[in-house]
Amino acid sequence: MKIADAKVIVCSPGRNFVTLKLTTADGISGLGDATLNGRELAVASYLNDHVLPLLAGRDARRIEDTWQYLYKGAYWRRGPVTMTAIAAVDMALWDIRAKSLGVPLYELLGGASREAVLVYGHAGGATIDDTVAAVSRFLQQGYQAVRAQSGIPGLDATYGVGKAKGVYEPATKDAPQETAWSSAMYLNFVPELFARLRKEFGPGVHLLHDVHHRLTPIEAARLGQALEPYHLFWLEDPVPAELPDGFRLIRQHTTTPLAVGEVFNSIYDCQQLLREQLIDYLRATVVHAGGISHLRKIAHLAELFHVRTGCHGATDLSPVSLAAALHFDLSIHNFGIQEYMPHAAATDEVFPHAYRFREGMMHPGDAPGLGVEIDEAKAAAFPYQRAYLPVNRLLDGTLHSW
Ligand code: EZ4
Ligand code: CO
Repeated sequence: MKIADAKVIVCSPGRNFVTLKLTTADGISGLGDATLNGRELAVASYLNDHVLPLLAGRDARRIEDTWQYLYKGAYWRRGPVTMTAIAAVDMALWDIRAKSLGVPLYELLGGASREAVLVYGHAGGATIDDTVAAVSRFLQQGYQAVRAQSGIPGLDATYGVGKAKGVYEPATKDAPQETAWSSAMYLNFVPELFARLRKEFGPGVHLLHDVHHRLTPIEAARLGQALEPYHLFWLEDPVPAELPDGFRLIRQHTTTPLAVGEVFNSIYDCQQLLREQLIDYLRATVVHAGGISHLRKIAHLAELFHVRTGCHGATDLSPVSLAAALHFDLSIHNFGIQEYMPHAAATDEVFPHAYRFREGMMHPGDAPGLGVEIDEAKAAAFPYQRAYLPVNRLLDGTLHSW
């Protein structure tokens, strides 16, 4: 089972994706997602220029050894570019191994721990009324958990609220969009949104909210406390998470559950938050946190500390990542919830897949491996387009976290 061919496919069917395809000498191919939103070509270069030359002739079955070889062997450790590249190789090797045995990947990861995986959708509206309508559309589609974001009176554009109906894609072509922010306006407004949502939809629906790294710890503590009567499933990324100690302060003040970690890339980003039980859900993903091999270690560590998973799953994570996440979610014991934003129709055409959605739950399907393929001819029809995530400024022009 030697690796005979490796290539990086960059395409843009609705948005940019970087995909690694490895093929063994006996003709089994596997896919890995290597998409790092807004910095795609850096990972493509890391793979093409530095990783692929090392893979030819390696035994595709030696997944852990290859992971360690790419991680320790580079000398320079961690970071989103490196870890995304390693993740892509890792995913592709798990895909190959499961295909070679003729089983869906979750069977190699210990088998199914549940029948299907609870997912949450993204509802966003310009006003509270629009957000109520958006949540209600998700409930009609069978979702049991919905993230709610709303436009804030007095601010032009807000995270999580699309300009038109359809898929929300924050990255913009050629240059970053500039958005404006006021934590004071936001903090005064959000409790009103959730008071209304609970009144409309009752206690049965899981409601989530993403702060997107914009508050200070004491502001986040105030928000968590104000939202306690509305029983959120979680409050996501309340503060930038480079400083785990900040969560101690939030934790002292509120019982609102906290979720963090979509930008984390290794177990070292997570360990203090886990050890001190400062969070409830960990959002690290297969693609940005070193692949299935590394994410399993993170999840096992989290299990010790009563922390469950809630993997990032926005549309900038390709169908290959979504499939890998679903196999992971189905198999681990301390699964919490999976984020799910359906991809654009063009994306689904380029990446035919076996996973399915039904009544708010997803299943990776029972095709051998990850259960995702790439149609390379179709991918070639969608060339890469440079795109950037927005930047965010306070009303006086100070640069703030987006
Ligand atoms: O902004 O995936 O919870 N989901 C998120 C996403 C992120 C994008 C960044 O690439 O915060 O919408
Ligand atoms: Co988020």
